[in-house]
Amino acid sequence: MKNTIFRIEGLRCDGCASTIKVLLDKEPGVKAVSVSFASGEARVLYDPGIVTEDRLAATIERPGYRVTARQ
Ligand SMILES: [Cu+2]
Repeated sequence: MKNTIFRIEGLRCDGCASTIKVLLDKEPGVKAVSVSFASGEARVLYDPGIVTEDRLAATIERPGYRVTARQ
């Protein structure tokens, strides 16, 4: 199990954070997600054997947000 924090550009409200959480929760291999509008970050706990960090970043960017950093 791996934990990655994605820094996200383009969040404008709590609704944006919920949109991203719903999309990430749907990805196979994702165990836990929290997205904060206040900090502009998504924390994702996932199985790297099932889903890659690149795929999670692409999921966040699909509605038009941008991942500016990962740690
Ligand atoms: Cu919003």
